[in-house]
Amino acid sequence: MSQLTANDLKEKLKKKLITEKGVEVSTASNKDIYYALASIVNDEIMPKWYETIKRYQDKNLKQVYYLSMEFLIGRLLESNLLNSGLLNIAKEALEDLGFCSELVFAEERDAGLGNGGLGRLAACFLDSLASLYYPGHGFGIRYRYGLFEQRIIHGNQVELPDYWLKEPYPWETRKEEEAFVIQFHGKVHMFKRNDGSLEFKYENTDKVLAVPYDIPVLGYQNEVVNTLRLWSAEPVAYQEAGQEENSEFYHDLDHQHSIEQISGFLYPDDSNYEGKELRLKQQYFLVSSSIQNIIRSFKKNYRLPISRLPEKVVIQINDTHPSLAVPELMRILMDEERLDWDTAWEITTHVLAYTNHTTLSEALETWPEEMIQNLLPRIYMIIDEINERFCKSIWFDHKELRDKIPDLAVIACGRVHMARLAIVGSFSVNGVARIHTEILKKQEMKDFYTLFPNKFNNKTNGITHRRWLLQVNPKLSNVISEAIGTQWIKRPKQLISLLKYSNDKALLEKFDQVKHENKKILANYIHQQTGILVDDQSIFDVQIKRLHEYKRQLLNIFHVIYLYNELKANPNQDVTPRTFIFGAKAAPSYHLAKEIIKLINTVASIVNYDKDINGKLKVIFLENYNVSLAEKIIPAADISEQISTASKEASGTGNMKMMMNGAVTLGTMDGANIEIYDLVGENNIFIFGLNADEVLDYYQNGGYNARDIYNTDDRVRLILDQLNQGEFGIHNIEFKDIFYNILYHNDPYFVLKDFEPYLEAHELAERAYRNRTTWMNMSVTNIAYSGKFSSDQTIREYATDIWKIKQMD
Ligand code: 26V
Repeated sequence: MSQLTANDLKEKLKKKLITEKGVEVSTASNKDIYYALASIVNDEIMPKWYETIKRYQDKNLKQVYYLSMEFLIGRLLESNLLNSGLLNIAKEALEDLGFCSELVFAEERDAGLGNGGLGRLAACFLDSLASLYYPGHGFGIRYRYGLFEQRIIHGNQVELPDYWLKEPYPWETRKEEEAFVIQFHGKVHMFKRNDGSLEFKYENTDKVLAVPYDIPVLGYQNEVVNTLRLWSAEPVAYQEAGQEENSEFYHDLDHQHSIEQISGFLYPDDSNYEGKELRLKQQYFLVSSSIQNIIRSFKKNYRLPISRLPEKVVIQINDTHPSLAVPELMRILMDEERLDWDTAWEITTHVLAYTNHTTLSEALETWPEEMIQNLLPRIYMIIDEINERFCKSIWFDHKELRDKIPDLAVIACGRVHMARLAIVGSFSVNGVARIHTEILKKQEMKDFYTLFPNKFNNKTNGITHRRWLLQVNPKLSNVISEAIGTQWIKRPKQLISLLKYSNDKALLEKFDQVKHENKKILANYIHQQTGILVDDQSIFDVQIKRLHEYKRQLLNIFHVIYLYNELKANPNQDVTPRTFIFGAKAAPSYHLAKEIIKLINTVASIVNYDKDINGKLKVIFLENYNVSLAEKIIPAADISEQISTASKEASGTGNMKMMMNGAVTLGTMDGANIEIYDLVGENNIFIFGLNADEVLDYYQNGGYNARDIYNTDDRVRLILDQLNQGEFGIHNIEFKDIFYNILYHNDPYFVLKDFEPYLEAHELAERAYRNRTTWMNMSVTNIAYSGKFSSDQTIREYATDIWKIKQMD
């Protein structure tokens, strides 16, 4: 940990400002201070980074590599200060110099290199790996454009490009000398060598250079610095491309542009697969550069025969996006390391492990056979052979599954099934919450489970409590530490000691005060962003996540409309004022999701300005939901809305973040909500609605009719008719699509079915909230149990059960 004092830091800052920016403190901008501070932190990091790499080498430790198309790391200055033990003195130093630390931190652009939960999970995992002394690194893509920036204009989502690299990014180091060449297209020629082995030569390939940019990943006050390596696509030097310097090819700007496009932007769809060739290129680009890198490091560091790769290397593939790792590793082992098929297969299937993050059928990746054949001819040959051998093994060794071969085959009906490829080529397949893993085993991947029962395992997600409690909620952290000491910071499960105090009125009051202060801060932010004043004594009811039908923001806004209708009918109703807060981005091509955003904003524009209801209800849609906005909202949440249609949300992680900050969950028995329920018990959570078995039963056997509810429930009919008749829209037809989706597509996500139970859950919550002691007791109980969801716990489980890696001592 750093020994610097606030005064040292001030002196360093002054020096940096002069030497790097040529300005004095008195004239420095927040941006100048941001860069100067980042540079000081980097000075601290660099020697530790070097030392960590050396120590891993000296100790010959097995390494884990996390391959992911997304790393949603957010901002790094504050978390790097925290992890290097400098945060408090930095805040002090900035204040002394007349700067507001928050404004300085806000100068950093979010690295929004992810869509949502999957990408943020990868970032939390890196934090835990480093903090627990594990040799673990991330490989990803350095997209020039991250997830789009969202603006709300007249209630509609408008997408702007996120050119986050416009200004220098102080945390990255370009390592040009460690680049690799990636080959696309071309022809493959097969030759027999003298010893009978096969040699593959490529002709006329398109070559792309993968240049790494390294970002340090700091452990929490432990001297460890791991690496997140992001690849950037560039044209190869003309000599390597086999071209003349002045050939047209090399000077063709279109060609250069098409190469740079490979790391050009992050695909903004989550859970909706679209078979775009550029996306496939991105996937192979990530996989090929990372695996080449892993093999080169293995050879250089361990000096062991390649057959011993599984002793020193394990690769986790984050969803199917990097599942070309299976044929790519086979290719390198056979074509470059000259191993035979069986030996290469043995190694591959002992190195790769696969995590599944969704059972939504529309998210399952399959690629047209010809697309892979054309773009990656050698990879296609290998996939074809994997498929042949796998199908044969079922035919001969699992006669009972012969009929199922079309559902199991890696290549079927002209498409390559990436999840099947990942399962067949990995030694471990895990789901991300207990119920999700059970659904994989019993339904989605049932036959694979029969074939490979030992591969399947569960690893419930987690979140880093360092960022999501210590960093974002310092006030709460202090109150916790005053009560139970600071050990929880290193051992988050010790938060459980808070239970001793869950009836201690004086302490509960302190927690209440902190929540209230956080709510005031958020209320200010809301005012500044939207011009709307919200009551900081009202219940802050929060739903923040990507917009998707299955996450049911629609159910939430229907409830708001219901409350509004009730208040209009009876303005003197004695209710606790409520503020409903939303944050959500919709995939740009997801029409219905965008309609729902429009609906929320339209309802907000009516409710927030209606004098009849006396400010008892406010609806806030905060635009551009991202990691930094989450950090502002989560500490202020009272109620955490986790209301997905049961069986659909694999885990959820926002549920864990809000629980850790003292919000009480109002949700369905889905994903990790179930595990939250198991811990806190029925009195400390509001559960409602259909469970997963009931939902799956309806899907399989029918029996649900949304129109029955429309016909019999006046409250529901009123809301739907208001939508249909244009009461919430300037144009009459505005929300007809939502209306039709519910009544003519039979409400595929059971919004109407769960409406009444949802109302009841809210009534219970409102009643509980009125009694401050009851509520704060619930809140503290939730915090106490939340240590279970620290990603440290999750990472320990991955490390011992799957990766078999050891902590550095
Ligand atoms: C899927 C696709 C489909 C192809 C186009 C691009 C793209 C990008 C991302 C995804 C990932 C969808 C899966 C996903 O994000 N799952 C979420 O993973 C979280 C972490 O495990 C989990 O908490 C959420 O419940 C789950 O929805």
